[in-house]
Order: sequence, then structure tokens, then C-alpha cells
Amino acid sequence: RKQRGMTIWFTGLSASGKSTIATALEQHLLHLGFAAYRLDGDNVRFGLNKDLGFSERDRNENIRRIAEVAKLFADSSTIALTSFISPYRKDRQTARELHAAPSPAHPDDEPLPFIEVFVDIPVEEAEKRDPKGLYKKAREGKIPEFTGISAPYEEPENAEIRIETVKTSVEDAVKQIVTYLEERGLL
Ligand code: GGZ
Repeated sequence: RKQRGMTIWFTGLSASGKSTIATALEQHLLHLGFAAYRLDGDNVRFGLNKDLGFSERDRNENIRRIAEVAKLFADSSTIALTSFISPYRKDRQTARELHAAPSPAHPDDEPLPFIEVFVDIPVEEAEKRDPKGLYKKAREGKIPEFTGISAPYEEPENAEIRIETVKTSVEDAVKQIVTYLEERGLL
């Protein structure tokens, strides 16, 4: 069976574990023989989106561009994994709708699957982890508009998958996502 592309969209606070889970899932999919590619701050915010900061408008534009790029990967039959806070419900909804709309290049194809994965962590836990000391800086007022402290995070209401990262190992998180995909015939 020919592989179909899709987008697996991770959302969650800084230090929630999005990138760790996305990286492990990417490795797992590659070992299974699927084409998979991860988009994250390191390869997007320092390149395509280096003109953008963290104001609400810049985050809107960050997510808009990432959604467009993820769709291009998915349209090329790759499994795109995106790992961004994506704090605004409206932006995630727009990304979802973009995938549901026909691609100009392949107007007769089925819509590309879009799977939202909410990496759920209480903000107090994320703040305890604080691997880069960013929460501390945010508390000291050194980083303005920091998500969870001085900027909003709008929790998903109907994400396909929710991972409670505090009580779930990385391995189990990967299993949870893979099982979801298998049950729906997406893998
Ligand atoms: C949130 C910030 C901020 C502010 C810098 N708010 O833990 P990290 O470091 O590696 O992940 C965070 C990353 C968030 O970028 P995203 O592109 O995912 O954000 S969004 O989807 O909202 O556009 C954090 C760092 O950048 N960072 N300043 N003010 N996170």
C-alpha cells in the first residue's frame, strides 16, 4: 500500500516534552520504513521564521507558515511532525482546516490527515522542570509574554490524542500515538 502523508501536530507548554516525544516518534516511524520529518524551533525559527518573535501576531504568523510547510511535506507523502507551543486555538484550527482543504497540485486527493497531540502538563510541573531556565527568567520579568506565565496557552478541547506527560514515559507516549494511527488505518 502506498504511504499517505499526514501531519501530526504537537501542542503544549515549553518543557512539556513535545520535542522529546516527537523525536522518539520520528525515530520509530523511520525504523518502520516511513518517511517522517520533524519541524521544530531549531529548523524553523532559526531559518524560515527568523523574522518572527513571540508577540501574539508573530506567533500567529509562525504557526501559519509552519502549517503550510507541514502540509507540503504531507502532500509529498511524508509524515510531518510539528513541535511548537502553538498556544492559540484559532491558529491550530486554521492549520487543521488547511489540511482539510484540497491541495492545488492534487485537487482530487483525499484530505490530508491532521492529528493534534496535546502534550498536557500542569504549568507548575513545566516550571519545576525548567531545563533552560526560561520560566525563572520569565518570572523575573526578563522574558516578556512567556507562555504559561505572562502569555496564554489555550488548551485543546478536542485533540485526537492527549498525553499526560507527568505520568507517561516517552516510550508509552509513542505507543499511544502509534496505536491511534494503526487503529485508524493511517499506518
Ligand atoms: C514561549 C519562548 C518565548 C516566549 C522564547 N514564550 O522551551 P523552548 O524555549 O525550547 O521552547 C520555547 C520556544 C517556543 O517557540 P514556538 O515556536 O514553539 O512558540 S509558538 O508556537 O508560541 O510560536 C522556548 C522559546 O521558544 N521561547 N521566548 N516568550 N516560549
